[in-house]
Amino acid sequence: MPYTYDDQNIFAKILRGEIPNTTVLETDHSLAFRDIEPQAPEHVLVIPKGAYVTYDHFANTASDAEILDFTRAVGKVCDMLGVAPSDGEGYRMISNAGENGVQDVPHLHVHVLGGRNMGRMVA
Ligand code: D5M
Repeated sequence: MPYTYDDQNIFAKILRGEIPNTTVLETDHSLAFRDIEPQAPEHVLVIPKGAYVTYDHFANTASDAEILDFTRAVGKVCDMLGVAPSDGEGYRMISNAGENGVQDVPHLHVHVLGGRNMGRMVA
């Protein structure tokens, strides 16, 4: 079934500047901002600016430029937060997709969480 993108989702509104956000990084094709309900001392969401619902949707249909930009943006955010294991204490990166993934906002987002031990993943 093809993806249908709902342009009224909250991250689409953030991208259009209709609601505020705490921006950490903006690039040509990506935006990173602080999660409004942080689950860790550092909790940043990285999203592509394009209309993609999930990671697989993005990875299978986005341009090489978008994918490169997004991948680098996630890496840059890890550096900026100081959570990369090379100079910090590590992080968890997750992206929830669809019903079983319990995705609330239907615009691709990667959660970058750090600043505490995240515990063993249970599911
Ligand atoms: O999680 C969606 C995540 O998006 C959840 O951690 C809260 C966050 N959220 C929701 N609204 C906002 C706004 N306005 N700013 C910042 N963060 C927000 P998931 O279950 O992965 O879809």
